[in-house]
Amino acid sequence: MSTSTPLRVVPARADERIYVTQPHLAPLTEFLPYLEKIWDSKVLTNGGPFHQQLERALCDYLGVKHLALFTNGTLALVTALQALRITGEVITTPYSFVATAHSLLWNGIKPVFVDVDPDTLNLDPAKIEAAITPQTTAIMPVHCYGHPCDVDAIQKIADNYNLKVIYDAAHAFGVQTDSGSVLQYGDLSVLSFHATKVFNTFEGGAIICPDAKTKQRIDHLKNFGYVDEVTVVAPGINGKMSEINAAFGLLQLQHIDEALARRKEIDATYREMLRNVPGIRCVGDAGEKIANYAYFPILVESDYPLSRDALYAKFRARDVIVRRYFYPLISDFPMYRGSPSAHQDNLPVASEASLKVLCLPMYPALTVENIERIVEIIAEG
Ligand code: T4K
Repeated sequence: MSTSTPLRVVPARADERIYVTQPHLAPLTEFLPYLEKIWDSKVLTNGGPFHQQLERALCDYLGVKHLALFTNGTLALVTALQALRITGEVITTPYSFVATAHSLLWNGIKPVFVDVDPDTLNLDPAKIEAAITPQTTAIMPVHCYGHPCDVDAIQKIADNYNLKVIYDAAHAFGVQTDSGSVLQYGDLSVLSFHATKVFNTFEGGAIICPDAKTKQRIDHLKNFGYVDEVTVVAPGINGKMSEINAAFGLLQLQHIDEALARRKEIDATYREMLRNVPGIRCVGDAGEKIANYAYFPILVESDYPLSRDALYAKFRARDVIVRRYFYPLISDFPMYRGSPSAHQDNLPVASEASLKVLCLPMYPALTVENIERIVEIIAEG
C-alpha cells in the first residue's frame, strides 16, 4: 500500500483554459529522494536499478509476466516488429494515432488498412480475412481509447493464417477483461507512457513479452543489439528508458489507483450529464471488466444542431481545447493515401467516425465545475 501523500489536484479556475488532458503528476517533494539516489549513484541509464525495479513493479501491477521498458511507445512499436521479424504486409486500423502505421513504414512494411467496428471503433475482425494476401505476415490492432479489441476473434484468424499479432496497446494501461490483463493477448503488446497517457513517465513505453527469451531479444534490440563488449547480435536501436523516467514511473505507480478512480467518476459524471442531450453519443466500453477511462470520446450525430467542426470551434472560442482523435484517419495522410486499402470506400465506418468524433477533456484534476462548463457548451447546441 502507498505511504505517499494524496495527489495535489490543482483544478482549473471556472474561466481557465481547459485542455483535452493534463498530466497526472505525483508531488514534486516525493520525487526528490529518487533524484538524490540517482545523483549519488551516478547511474543515469543502461538498465540501472530504477529501470529494473520499474519493470518488476509494472509486471506486478499489470498482471503480466515479462515487460521491457522503452524510451517511448513509438520506438517500442518499431522494435516489436523487428523482434518478430515482421515483413511484407501488416493489417492495421486507420483509426488511430499516426505512430501505429509509422512503425510499419519504419520497418519497410506495407500497412493494409481494414475498417473498424461501429461500436468499439476497433479493427473489425469480420473484415480482416478479405484483406489477407500471401504477403500478409501480421495484424496490428489498436485497443482504441483503451477499449479491448475482439481479441479472441483476431487470434482465431491469426491462427488460421499463421499470422503474428502485435497489439498497439498505447491506450490500454491497466485494462482487464474477464480473463485478466488485456495486455497478455497476441504475440506482443505495446504500451505508451507519454505525458498524455493514463500512466506517464514524461516519455516512455513498454513491450509486454510472453516469455523470458523474447524479452531478452527485445532487451538486446533496444540496446544496439549489444550483449557484451565483444558481442553484438543484431542491428539494434537505442530505445532504453533513462533512470529519471524509470524512477518517476515508480513514484507515479504509487498514485495510479487514485488517478484511475477519479477518471471513473469523471466518466460517470459525463455520461449522466450527456444522457439526454440529443445528437450526442458517448462511445461505450467494449465489455472490459476493468476500464481505464483514458479518453472521453463523443460522436456528434446528424441530429445535433451543429456540425462536429462547428462544435469543435465553439469549444475553442470558449477556451476548451477538445481534440478530434482520430481525424484525419491515418489512411488520409500523404504517405498512406496512395494505397488501395486507404480508399474511403474501403473504410466507411472509420471515415464516418473520424468526421463525428470529439474527445472531451479527461484527466484526474478535472472538477465537476469544469465538466458542467463543458456539458453546458454542448447542451446549448
Ligand atoms: N499508438 C497510439 C495509439 C498512440 O495514441 C500513441 C501516442 C502512440 C502509439 C505513440 O506513443 P508515444 O511514442 O507517444 O509514447 C498526443 C501524444 O503526443 C501522443 O503520445 C498520443 N499517442 C496522441 C494520441 O496524442 P498530440 O499532438 O495530441 O499532443 P499534444 O502535445 O497536443 O497534447 C495534448 C494536450 O495534452 C495538450 O493540449 C496539453 C496536454 N499536455 C501535453 C503534453 C505533451 C500537457 O499538459 N503536457 C504535456 O507535456 O499527440
